[in-house]
Amino acid sequence: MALLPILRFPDLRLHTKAAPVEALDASVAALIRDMAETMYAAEGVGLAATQVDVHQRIAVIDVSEKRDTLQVFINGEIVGREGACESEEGCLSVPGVRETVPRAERVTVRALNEKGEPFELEAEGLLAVCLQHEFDHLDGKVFVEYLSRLKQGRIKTRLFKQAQDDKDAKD
Ligand code: GNR
Ligand code: NI
Repeated sequence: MALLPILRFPDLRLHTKAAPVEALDASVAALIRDMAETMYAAEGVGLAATQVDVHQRIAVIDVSEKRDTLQVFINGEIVGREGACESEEGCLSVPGVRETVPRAERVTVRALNEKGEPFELEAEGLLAVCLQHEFDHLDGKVFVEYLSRLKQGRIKTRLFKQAQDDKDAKD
């Protein structure tokens, strides 16, 4: 088991589009375990492989109160969207930022589970929002891209400075 480093916006690698998983081998199983461990350690409700610099279509989510219900989505896609809502979101790749973005209220998702079995899921509430947020990551999209250019610029500047300060503190 290992904690994986999480890429931070505006790291350009966050804009990589993930490729489908071809074979569910031992390395994919190990990656899923490490992603889950990383998500729980960071107290996130979801994590996409893109965020740990692995560009395969894998996301892990746990929206349960007790943090004991891991959901794994391999090669997941949204096949239906209904309604619209305003969703206040944060992201482990954009620390310290919470902003409201537009989302569908309900989604239908098709994916494979960790055993490679296909399933379909209808979601609403936090799970629906989280699925849209994670699948955006896998398409190379970070939630701040829904904001105005002005807001994105301010966030970029702030996180860029933060990264410089973190680097200076290490030297
Ligand atoms: O931990 C997270 N919380 C969250 C809150 C509202 C909407 C989406 C999310 S996902 C985020 C973890 C993360 O960055 N996943 O990519
Ligand atoms: Ni995120």
